[in-house]
Amino acid sequence: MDSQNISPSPTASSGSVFAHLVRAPEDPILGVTVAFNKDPSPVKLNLGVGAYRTEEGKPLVLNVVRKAQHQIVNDPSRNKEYLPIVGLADFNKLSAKLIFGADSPAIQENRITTVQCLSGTGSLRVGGEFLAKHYHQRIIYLPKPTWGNHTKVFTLAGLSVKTYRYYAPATRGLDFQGLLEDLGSAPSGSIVLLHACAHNPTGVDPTPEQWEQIRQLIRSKALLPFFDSAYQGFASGNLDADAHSVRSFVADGGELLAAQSYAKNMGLYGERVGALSIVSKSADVASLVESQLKLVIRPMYSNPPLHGASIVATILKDRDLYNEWTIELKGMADRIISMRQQLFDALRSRGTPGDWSHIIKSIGMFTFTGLNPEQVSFMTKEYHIYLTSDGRISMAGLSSKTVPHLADAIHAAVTRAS
Ligand code: PLA
Repeated sequence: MDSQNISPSPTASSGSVFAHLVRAPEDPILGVTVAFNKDPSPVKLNLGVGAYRTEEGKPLVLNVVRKAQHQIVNDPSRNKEYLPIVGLADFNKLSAKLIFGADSPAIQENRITTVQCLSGTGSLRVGGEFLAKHYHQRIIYLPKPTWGNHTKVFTLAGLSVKTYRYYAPATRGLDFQGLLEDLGSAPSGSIVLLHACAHNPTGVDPTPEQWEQIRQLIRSKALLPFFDSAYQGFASGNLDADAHSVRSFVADGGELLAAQSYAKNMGLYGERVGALSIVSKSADVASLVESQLKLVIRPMYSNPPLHGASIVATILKDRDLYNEWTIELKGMADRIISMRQQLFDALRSRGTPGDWSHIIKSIGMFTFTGLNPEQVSFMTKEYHIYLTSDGRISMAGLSSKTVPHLADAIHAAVTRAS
């Protein structure tokens, strides 16, 4: 064809075919890092995203991760072939053992299907799409509040999102009565998203006795639990203790889903390593589930990445590396716990108005401070401290050196900006 005869399409002359786009807002959590990166101040502090920092304020690559990487890179028998759709077999088996316990009867009875996914988020998304396609009830109940991305992940997966009461601002604790009432009136079969431990953003977890009541209610109403386990080991420093809630639901023989992330507990944030497990009633059903999960995954991203899963599998299957990991993990959890005490003490010594005991009582990576959006923006503007507008701070981003600066900012925000 003669190129001179090609007339420009009408849109080409009036600008881009995308010119009508409205600018989307930044993500409420990851957008905090975007703003932080633009701030030239030397005293700036990012307490937005939940990412572990050392006392020096630096990201941490665990020593066991370095060792495992070294082994992998130096092993000439390793290649870069595609993984199967469901991911690395060893990784899947070891991940199930980690969350459900090595002696889990459900594992021995082959009732669990585990597929490697793209970290916690990808596991939730694959689980959500699987449920939207194959489960009879499309309603999923999320705690109020919850990790902001949950609503988007499950809505886009095709589920209909509702909430159940979880947090009581007045007591800064669990609204247990509200939770029982809301789940009690949920339509039978509804899916219930539960944070396995270290609830994000509140840092408030049910007690073992409360978990037991929640379990009985969920089972009596034939609700389907979907555990999000993004912080195993990070809450208490103990991997088994942090899996207690999930294991109690497996022990009753009922069905459930669980999404695991290795972002925090192995510090593999950017490697995107996670797993989705579905516990069924029989090995036959588990194998049907796997066959259908493959149909969800294949058109989404075909198969998952190899490197991060190899690191995890290397650590989980070697007794020495595993033990070393648990020590490093405990070190991270303990440092976070000590930051809680230091921040609490710093506010007390400044005489900051308010009861700040929730800082030491809350569990996991975050403290839900109770600061309002105006106070948060004051702290960002005047003190270059970045946090999400709901007043959540990542304790893992603090260090002994930065606690006084944060305490000054909170004190000023509470006394001047309210
Ligand atoms: N589930 C919960 C409860 C989370 O808090 C997070 C991460 C994820 C799942 C997903 O993690 P992954 O996909 O990286 O494995 N929440 C972070 C980061 C730490 C984020 O928002 O992406 C947070 O700051 O809340």
